[in-house]
Amino acid sequence: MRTQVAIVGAGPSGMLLSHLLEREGVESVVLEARSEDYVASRVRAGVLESSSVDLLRQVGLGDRLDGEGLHHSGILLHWPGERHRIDFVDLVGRGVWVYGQTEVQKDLVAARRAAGQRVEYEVSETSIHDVHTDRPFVSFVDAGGVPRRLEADVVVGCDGSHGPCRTAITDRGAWERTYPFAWLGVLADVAPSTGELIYAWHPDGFALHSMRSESVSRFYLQVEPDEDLAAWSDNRIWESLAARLGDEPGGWRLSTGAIREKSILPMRSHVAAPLRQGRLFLAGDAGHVVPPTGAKGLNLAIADVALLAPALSAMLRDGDSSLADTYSERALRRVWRCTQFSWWMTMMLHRHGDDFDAELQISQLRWVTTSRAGAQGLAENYAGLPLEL
Ligand code: FAS
Ligand code: PHB
Repeated sequence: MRTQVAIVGAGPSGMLLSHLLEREGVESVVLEARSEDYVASRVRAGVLESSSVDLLRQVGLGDRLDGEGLHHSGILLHWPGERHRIDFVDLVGRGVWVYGQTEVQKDLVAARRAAGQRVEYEVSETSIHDVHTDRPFVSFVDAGGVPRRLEADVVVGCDGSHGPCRTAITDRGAWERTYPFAWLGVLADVAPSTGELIYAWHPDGFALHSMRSESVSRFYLQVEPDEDLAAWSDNRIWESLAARLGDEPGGWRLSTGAIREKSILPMRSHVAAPLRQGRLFLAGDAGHVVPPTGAKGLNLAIADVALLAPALSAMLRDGDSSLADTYSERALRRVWRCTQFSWWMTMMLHRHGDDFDAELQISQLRWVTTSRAGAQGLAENYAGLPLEL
């Protein structure tokens, strides 16, 4: 097999990259370890920044988003006895969209299928070769058990945080922060009890009330990093969410319903640099992972490929490698900005340390919700920065 760009990974970064490359007249083949249904069914991100929505609309992927996405002009920050709104539109002139990653993936798969994009699902033994030459290739075993070789001009690792491409970059640095807590994620068939996301600080731990539609809610609870999911009955989940989100007689009430899915999400920050070595490039979670508190993971993946697609087309179509040569530096500028913001939101809202830490957090929450300057800082980062900083 031969193509111009071999893309490892058919998640949002890999599928969006193939879409953007084709618009620039560059051909690609996508290799994916899991089945199409498995990739499409993974419950992950829920919030799209303005710049992500603008891009998806510009490249013909905004129809369902415009029809089914929920525009939010702000979020709520809550701690015992207090609930304050951060009005993004008032503060920075733009909001965000609640539109699940599963929906983005569906739109990408439909668009790529309509374009006749070649995606090899359920491959195994993927390995990257000769990235220091101008004829790199990927060896793999296809779904039928046949060993294959995909030759390309360029290989892009869109293979997430556990794929083989990151480690194929031999001369690399890595920054890692593992947090002393995890998230218990819950998907429930119940109408959201709030019109906007509620981020809650509580002595028992952080909680987040998000949603997927008018009839499906998405929740997260801070738990121990080695939490046993079996210790969380539905009742215990609802009781903890109610306590942490401020459900009280005569006040705000949390509606409960059937829990469809629950899982434990580890919390860590990871940045790999550089995001390029020879003819191998990294995009999305293959290059960086952020704690989901700042709703940045999916948006960073979109921003990476928005920078990478024109760089690769200039290199492969026009013989101009200037954008490809600066891709890593330009992408990492935004990666570190989002990494810092995700760390900042995480450390402000999760219980960690001692009572001194708790007082610092409450003071920080008071400042962010009463000072316009403080609120603008949060709003600017959460609602999203330009695709290129
Ligand atoms: P992905 O991980 O989505 O896709 C990588 C693909 O590469 C996968 O399909 C994988 O099967 C494939 N792959 C891996 N190894 C391979 C190999 N050897 N050969 C071929 N294919 C291979 N972000 C948020 O903003 N909010 C959230 O709530 C949130 N929740 C998350 C929950 C979980 C459990 C995880 C893991 C992430 C979550 N994220 C969240 C972050 C998430 O949205 C990522 O940022 C996003 O999926 C990144 O997209 P990709 O870079 O395409 O990586
Ligand atoms: C989600 O809806 O899955 C979601 C929303 C905001 C976050 C993280 C996850 O910060």
